[in-house]
Amino acid sequence: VEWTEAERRAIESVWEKIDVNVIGPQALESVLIVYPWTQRYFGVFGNLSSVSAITGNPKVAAHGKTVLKALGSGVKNLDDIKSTYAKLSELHSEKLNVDPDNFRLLADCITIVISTKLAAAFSPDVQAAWQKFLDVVVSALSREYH
Ligand code: HNI
Repeated sequence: VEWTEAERRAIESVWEKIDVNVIGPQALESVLIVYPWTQRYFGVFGNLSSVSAITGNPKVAAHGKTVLKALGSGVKNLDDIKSTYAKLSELHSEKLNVDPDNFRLLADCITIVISTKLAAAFSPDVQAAWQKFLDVVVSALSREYH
């Protein structure tokens, strides 16, 4: 994958503006609410039976932070995204058995939450670079599925 200087700056600018401890929980809550079949992977997280149960569940919040922190590794390794996510791809495929279609759903929820947070700063150019970044991450996460 090739990045222009403008794309690199746009992706970094998004990352600088967000707090992973806020955006992570909101994005994971969103995917669990809007696409309820994603709940099936989180049986060990306890009660996910309603919107308020999901938004009040501390395990969801903690895991949302973990996921967004992992996204930060991609931001810092734009030229090496495939190998950055190789181990995580293997884990989601072989141990967690997560259907890789769900990566796209979570990526879209991350974008929605970020666009709400950034408002006008999420310009069309910034959005395009950000979504390209997430596409590359989703593709890297899907690579170890055989
Ligand atoms: Ni995901 C665990 C990163 C999408 C279900 N996931 C992790 C961990 C990281 C992570 C990091 C912790 C790994 C470890 O313990 O070594 N997950 C990511 C990233 C994305 C993603 C970067 C996409 C952007 N995961 C998803 C999706 C689902 C998912 C879409 C299901 C719908 N992940 C899980 C589950 C676990 C998990 C389940 C184990 C959770 C636990 O604590 O038991």
